[in-house]
Amino acid sequence: MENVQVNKRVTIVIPTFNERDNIIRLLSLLSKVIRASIIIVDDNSQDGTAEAVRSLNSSNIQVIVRKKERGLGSAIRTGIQKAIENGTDYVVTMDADLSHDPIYLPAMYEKAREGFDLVIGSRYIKGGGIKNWPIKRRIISWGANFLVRLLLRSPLHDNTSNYRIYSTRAAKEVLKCESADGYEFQICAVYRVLKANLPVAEVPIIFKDREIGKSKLTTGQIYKWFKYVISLSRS
Ligand SMILES: Nc1nc2c(ncn2[C@@H]2O[C@H](COP(=O)(O)OP(=O)(O)OP(=O)(O)O)[C@@H](O)[C@H]2O)c(=O)[nH]1
Ligand SMILES: [Mg+2]
Repeated sequence: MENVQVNKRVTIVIPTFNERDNIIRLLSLLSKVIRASIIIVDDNSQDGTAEAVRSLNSSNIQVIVRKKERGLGSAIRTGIQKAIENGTDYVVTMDADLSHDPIYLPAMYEKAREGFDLVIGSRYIKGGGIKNWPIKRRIISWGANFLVRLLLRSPLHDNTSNYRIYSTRAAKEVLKCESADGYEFQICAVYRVLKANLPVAEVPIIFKDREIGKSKLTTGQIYKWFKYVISLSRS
């Protein structure tokens, strides 16, 4: 595929926790699709994730290792903060586990350039979908989106996807999600962007289940997520 020519500064933030094999493959795929700066926020993975990325010696890849903190949301905030400090125009967030295929980035970037401050790679609009997810995960994800649409009145169909592009002003809004340290960060970010009346859009993606490595989504996190959405709907 053609390397999309971006005339704006794009930074891709990827949170990692024990994703050594996945991240190396993802970085190789990304380099074929888009020219961007990349920030990996690794929570001191014991499988050598950070070392493997550093050994690539790529000038456009920055690795931040957090020794004391843990959490998907706080890792993304750390990456977004750094991207803004570096003077980026757009921030992409995506998972390291190859569930988010880089081939969708050009279409998502085009949407962002049209003026949408938050563009979501969406499984739940026409053309989108999920490959190889067990029924239990499908039900959790569907239920989560049903709740967010109902309780927070979100017009988005996929509120839980971490495959996103934020404009700088949307990125600054989501940094206000200071206490959303886990998976609830995605919901807080949607809530903040909608509250700021920034335009949002969805682009269809086919999400693939991870083939390598373990899921970090625990039952405790699902429970914390649920409590968070209820409290947000009452605020
Ligand atoms: N830095 C950091 N990254 C995390 C943490 N938890 C998850 N991640 C990363 O966030 C992304 C999403 O996590 P996953 O475990 O894939 O969550 P999921 O996609 O809901 O679950 P799967 O079904 O396993 O794919 C991956 O890139 C993880 O490595 C964390 O505590 N810290
Ligand atoms: Mg995953």
